[in-house]
Amino acid sequence: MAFFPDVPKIQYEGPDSTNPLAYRHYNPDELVEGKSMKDHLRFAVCYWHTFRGTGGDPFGPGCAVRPWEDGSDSVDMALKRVEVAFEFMEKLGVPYYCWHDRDIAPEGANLSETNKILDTVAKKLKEQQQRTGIKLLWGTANLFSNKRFVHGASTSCNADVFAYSAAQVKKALEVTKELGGENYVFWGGREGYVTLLNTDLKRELDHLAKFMHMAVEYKKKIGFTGTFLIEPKPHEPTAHQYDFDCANSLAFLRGYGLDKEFKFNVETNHATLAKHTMWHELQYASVNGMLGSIDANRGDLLLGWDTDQFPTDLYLTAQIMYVVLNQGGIGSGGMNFDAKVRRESFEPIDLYHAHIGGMDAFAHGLKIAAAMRKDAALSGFVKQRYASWDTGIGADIESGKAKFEELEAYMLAKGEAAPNASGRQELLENVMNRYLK
Ligand code: XUL
Ligand code: CO
Repeated sequence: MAFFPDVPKIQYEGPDSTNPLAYRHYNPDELVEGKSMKDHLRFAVCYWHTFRGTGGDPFGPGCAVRPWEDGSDSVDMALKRVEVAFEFMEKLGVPYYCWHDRDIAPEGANLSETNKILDTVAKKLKEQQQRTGIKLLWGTANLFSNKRFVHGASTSCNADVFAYSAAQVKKALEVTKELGGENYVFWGGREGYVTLLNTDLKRELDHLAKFMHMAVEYKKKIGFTGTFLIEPKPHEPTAHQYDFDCANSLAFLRGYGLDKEFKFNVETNHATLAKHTMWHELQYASVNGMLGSIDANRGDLLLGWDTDQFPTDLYLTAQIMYVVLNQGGIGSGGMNFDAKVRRESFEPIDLYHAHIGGMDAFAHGLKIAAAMRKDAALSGFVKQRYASWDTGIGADIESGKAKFEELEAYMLAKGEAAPNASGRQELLENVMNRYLK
């Protein structure tokens, strides 16, 4: 059955195409730096926004037109939705998708029933994966929607909720493994707090770490070889999310001896909510060997919440791909469109326009980033800016040869530090703009 009868398989038609259902830049087999675009970008569609989003907001219910939905959260509907999802993704030509357990399958009357339902839907997902060749980039557990998680999951004040969360993650890990998932994501959900008047912060952080250690132990036990990813976010739903940003999350992981077991899934709108640029967050993760995957979206610079819009800004996508290319690729991660169409864009075709635009913006950004790297106009400047560290006193400091005494003697002899050179920010911005074509 065709759920998108008017949509053909989306093809690459080149930059001059005006066909709204064609790629202008994403040409999966085209080589960039000797690797195909498909392998550089590893695009994924997210199940939650794309197949479960209704467009609801705090001011009104969803108004998305989804002719295949029957308005229920039944198992039959979940099974039918699998067909919708795979037709959508096949026509788009994406190699991956991602889910939370509760996106793909509803809860039953108790945990045992819930797990059985998940197995039933997972069986169908597996069949569709085999039919289409579309793979699972990552799975995750929804530990935030059900009211049992009102005070958090592993950081709940209620030990039973910790136990329920453990059981749920255990099952989600098993299903992720069964479906060949290449990563598993931990986004904090309600792991955080609103007021210290009712919160034992130390105890909650200890519990969060204990939970992560248990997950690592179980991962090894069942032989799941995918990468564990933490997805930092500073606020929303709680005022103080425990995985605030990459630096804060790395400190947490190191403090509890978990840093070798995790990487980060960095999301643009989370970076900007933390008052960072995405470039900063990616670079921070990358230089620490922690950049594992990307949730590709963007926020609205005029709004202070997580709007999860599709990425269209070439300046942003070029910066993202610049970091990815500079670290030699995204590894087992990918570009997951954790993004939703606007409430006003309520027709099924809008889902295609959104993904095509996002994929083209990233493919275009990839080409721009490769051109920036080829000329080394930017990296060459940075290297030159730090040249004083390559020889002489700079090299002695970096190698540990020079201590305070040597540095004092050096400076007493020299009298003054050499005048600094201009940072040339405006020039470099002009250089970057030369590549944006
Ligand atoms: C929430 C968010 C999540 C994670 C997966 O802001 O980004 O959808 O990506 O739990
Ligand atoms: Co996300």
